[in-house]
Amino acid sequence: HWKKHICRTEHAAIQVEDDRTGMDVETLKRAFFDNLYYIQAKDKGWATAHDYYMALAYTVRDRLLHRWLKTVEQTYFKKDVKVVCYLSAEYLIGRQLGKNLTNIGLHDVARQVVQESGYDLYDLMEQEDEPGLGNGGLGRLAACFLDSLSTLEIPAIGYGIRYEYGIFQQVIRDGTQVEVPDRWLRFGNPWEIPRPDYTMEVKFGGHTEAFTDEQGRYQVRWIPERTVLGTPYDTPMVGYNSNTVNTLRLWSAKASDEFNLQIFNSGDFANAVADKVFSENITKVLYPNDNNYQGRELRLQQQYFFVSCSLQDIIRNFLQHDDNFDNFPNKFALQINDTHPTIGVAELMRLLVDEHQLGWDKAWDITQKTFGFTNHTLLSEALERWSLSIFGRLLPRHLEIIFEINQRFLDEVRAKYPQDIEKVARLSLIEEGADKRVRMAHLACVGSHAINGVAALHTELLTHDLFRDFYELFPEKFSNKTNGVTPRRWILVANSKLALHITNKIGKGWIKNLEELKQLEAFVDDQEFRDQWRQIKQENKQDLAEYILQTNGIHVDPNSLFDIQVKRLHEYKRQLLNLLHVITLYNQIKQNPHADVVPRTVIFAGKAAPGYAMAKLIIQLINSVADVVNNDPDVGVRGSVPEASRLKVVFLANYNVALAQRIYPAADVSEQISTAGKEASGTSNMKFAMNGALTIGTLDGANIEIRDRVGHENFFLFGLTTEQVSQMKAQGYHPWDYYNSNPQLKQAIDQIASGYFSKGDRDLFKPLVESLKNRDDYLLFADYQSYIECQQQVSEAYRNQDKWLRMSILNAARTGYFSSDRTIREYARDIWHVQPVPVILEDDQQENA
Ligand code: B1H
Repeated sequence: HWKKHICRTEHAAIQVEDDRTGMDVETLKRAFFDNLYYIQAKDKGWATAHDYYMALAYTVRDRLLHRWLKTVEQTYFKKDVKVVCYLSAEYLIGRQLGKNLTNIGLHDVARQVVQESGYDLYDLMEQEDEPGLGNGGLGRLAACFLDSLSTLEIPAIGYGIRYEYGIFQQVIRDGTQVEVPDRWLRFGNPWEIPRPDYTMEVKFGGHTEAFTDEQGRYQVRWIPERTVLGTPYDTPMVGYNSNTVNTLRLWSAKASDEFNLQIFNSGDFANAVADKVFSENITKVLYPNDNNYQGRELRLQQQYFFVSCSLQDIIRNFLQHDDNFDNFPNKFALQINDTHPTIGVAELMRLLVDEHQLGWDKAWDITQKTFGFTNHTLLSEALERWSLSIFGRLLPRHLEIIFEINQRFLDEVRAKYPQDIEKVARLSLIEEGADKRVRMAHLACVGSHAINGVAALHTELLTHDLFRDFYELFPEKFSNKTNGVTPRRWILVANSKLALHITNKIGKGWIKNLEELKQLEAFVDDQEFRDQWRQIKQENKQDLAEYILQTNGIHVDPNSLFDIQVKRLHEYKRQLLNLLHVITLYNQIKQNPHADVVPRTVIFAGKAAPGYAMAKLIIQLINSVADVVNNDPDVGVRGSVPEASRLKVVFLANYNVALAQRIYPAADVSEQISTAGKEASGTSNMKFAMNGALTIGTLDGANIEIRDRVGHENFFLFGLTTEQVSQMKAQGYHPWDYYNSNPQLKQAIDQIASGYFSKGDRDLFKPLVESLKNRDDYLLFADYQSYIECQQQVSEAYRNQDKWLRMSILNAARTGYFSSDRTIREYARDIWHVQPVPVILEDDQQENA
């Protein structure tokens, strides 16, 4: 499809393939060097790798534009087409060049095109600064969803924030995390297109006034303290082998034009500049907290800013071909990605009631029909509850609207449960107490027609625990939508060797229909297929070993078992439990220097929130243990090469999408060991399994569904269930008892406490040890023995390489369900009620005519 495309104007076909659309090697080469000259203003002689990257990026972008414009014209601007608007404070879209080349089928051609620059394609792809506009799973999920929406030809716009600084770059200095600002826009971003003509105004602060309009209606006017401008920057999101190119529209804050007037007209220059700073601060930096709520005013400003811009944008688009707001819910489905965009419920009400003069009931009906809400966490420290003082100061009109919503809602509740005052308090949008707060999750539940969790267990816990009262009120709103990931980035781009191997066996169908991986089961005993599968894993491990040597200076053995845990640092994710196993293994080797243990390389990566002291201390402990273990001659195999060790520990700095793409293909074992009930879904669990890693995991999040699908015999299960965890907590949990009765556990903890890993410093890790011994909120001690025994089974299984290989193949073959295409089909069918709209290009139309 892409190959034959020829650009035609309305009047005459251009006979020669245009330099901006042609897909053949010669045309691409010409465009590539043209862009180098006319955009980068560089000659071949002195162009850098980065210049060539930019030239190639523009060459690729040109080839998306025709389809992008056709998508906009045939979907967003059509009256009868329903569009998904995904509202998310985070998008972790990763590098664009490789993905775009793959999705439009230009990857192999580009390799030839680039040759003449003296660099290879890989070098140029490595030049791209990745947009780190998210923290972890939540932001990456949004990116996978955009890929699936375009691939499935569903009209969609992703709305978010163009943070000038994304998630910080993590540097490890003396074993500790140091945060460096992420200046991702420093050299320019070739993928985005600014659209200053669609700039929106957003109001903040001030007060409200009631008045009666000419028709005698009661109205409210918001007199803001200041206004800020939001300019959209659009990035094309092309699907795999489809003409649909959806838009990611990210808003950037600018000072309003009045700023300039103020400077010239008033003498108060300093205050005028302060106002500009206020405005432009809003989209300056991403809050680097995963699963944690901080309650900072700037964060609320960010949320309101991007949601208000987006809703105004959507309404502007709607009004271009319709003036009856009754049709609004048939034209747009708005999805709230966690509570961060929830202010949208109040904002849509404000826009409809105050700005477009709809009656309250009509506006409320439209609002509920339009919004869907996805919850991503049960952790109480992550739930957003804005104090009324901050909220009322920044958004006085919205607070009034929320009070009104609450009053009407609670009237209904009281009518239904006249006796139950407690229930009313539990359901209220306002948390009572000394410091009253707005419960954003409650606003989202009341303001949406659909509420979903992100894995079966998670949804179960939502309906029976966190949102129990809401579930009792309106069970029909609730459903589960188990997360998925895009096989385009996570297999095709990240693991091209495995992708080719699969395609050679079962054809290309799996790329768009991942359930076809099932066909691989037929080859699980096919010697040639198996040998290649093993060979590819081996090569991927070699590649990662080389990277580890380059970045960390550590020799690791590609024949050892690669045991990997990569995710944000959080106590509930239990990186420490993994480390306790490492220490236990180390002690076993020390006690029995000739022990025949299965050699392991234990790899960690992940960022800690800068303010999360315990998480940072865990990073430091991992690096401290690594230092001791990696340099202990007893652990090595005497008289052998440095990499032939029985145990190596590696912490890779700056985990991001690019690093993830190197890591998953090289994994033998995937660590998914959160305390049961704490990880809503997890998505790295899916990416690992797709790439043939076996999981060691608890019955948490999507692990449960992965295990059910890959087969219980192909999954290493350990630990307490969610129910057992709650029982244990209810009974009163005593970590001391485990410590005292388990000599291996006691030894490991005592070593940490005694300074064994900190050059005798007994204070360094004290907070960590004390927390475990006295509280152990995440039940590491309770699960320790079960985990150690399970890891022994992992090692034993790895000794039998034939059996392991079989399990690896079966894991990958049975991950079809975890494609984000499946997830998106479910959202489209059950929540959004949207249909695919194939985008037609003129050349297709002419052929069809
Ligand atoms: C997830 C978050 C999150 N859940 C607050 N919640 C944030 C909450 O900046 N904040 O304030 C940022 C992120 N992230 C993750 O979502 C879950 O922990 C994962 O289990 C899940 O797989 C992922 C996608 O659903």
